[in-house]
Amino acid sequence: MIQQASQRLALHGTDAKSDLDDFASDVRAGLTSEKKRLSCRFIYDDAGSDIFEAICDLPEYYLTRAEREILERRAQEFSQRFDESPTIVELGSGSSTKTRVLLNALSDTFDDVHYVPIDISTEMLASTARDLLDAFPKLKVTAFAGEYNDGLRFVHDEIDEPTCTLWLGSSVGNLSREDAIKFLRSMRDTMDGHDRLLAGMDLKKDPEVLIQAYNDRAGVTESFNRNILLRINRELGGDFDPDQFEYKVTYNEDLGRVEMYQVSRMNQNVHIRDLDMTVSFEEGEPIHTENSHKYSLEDIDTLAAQGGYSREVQWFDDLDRFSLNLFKPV
Ligand code: AVJ
Repeated sequence: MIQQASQRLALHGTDAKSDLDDFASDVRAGLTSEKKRLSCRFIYDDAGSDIFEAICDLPEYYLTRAEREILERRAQEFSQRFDESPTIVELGSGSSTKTRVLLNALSDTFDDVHYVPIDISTEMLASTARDLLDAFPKLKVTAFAGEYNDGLRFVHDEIDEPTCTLWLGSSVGNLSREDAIKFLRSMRDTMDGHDRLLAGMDLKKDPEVLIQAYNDRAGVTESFNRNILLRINRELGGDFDPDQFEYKVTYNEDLGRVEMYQVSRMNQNVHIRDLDMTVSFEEGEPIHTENSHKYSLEDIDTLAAQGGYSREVQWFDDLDRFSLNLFKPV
């Protein structure tokens, strides 16, 4: 018998208070440091998550389309690699649009499908879960609202079945190589031998193409990036005037990454009430707000090895812009 959608859903999460504390201490540390910086994970509140969905449809932002092409072509092959239905854990699930392709293939192959989306935006998590449950009658969803680490701990403690963790969209690219290795290792430590990691990783290419992907003509990425300043205003009582900052994108050849900045257009002071602090900016002074690392095939294998994985399969889109990698813990 098929159960009603509401009976197939469980929602868990960390409390919003600890998220706000994390945000506050990151802002304090980042804006008092010699080179000002903010962590891009804080761009994704409910508003930021909505803008990111719009980025995925931009003509310049090829990543989402390339990855979806791979998923569509390989979903069946993916499902057939498993003897029993793997519980699909997803880091930063967002609207789960691409994941539907896999859930569809798994539903064709297995009797039960269990999906564990982890995302910081509770709003998007809840509405996406409802849509998925309506679309997939065999699906069970255990959603977790919170940071990756808390979500993975929850999975480790509460989920007994074999898992395949999805880390799509080249989200790993937000992390420095060091942090990526650390995170991959900590995830590996929660995995059993039959668990898998399916990671989307964007490939190195012409820097012009990369810069345009992060500096679209319609200015959507710019407003996504600016959301972190607006969020400081909303949640910490800041008085950033976003018009007094200019969005800037460069490609750092040495580190193989796109770098994003908000550059002060003038000498100015910004006051952040809840942190009881005043930040002074000089004209032309940047806040480093985001990185997006790009990988060669060699980079991918090195990162995997350093993280404690071996590569089982690697798939590309037709134009070789993007890779999807199935890793197994070693
Ligand atoms: C979600 C980290 C994969 O780096 O391409 C897109 C975020 N930032 N445009 C990326 C992003 C600006 C995105 N990731």
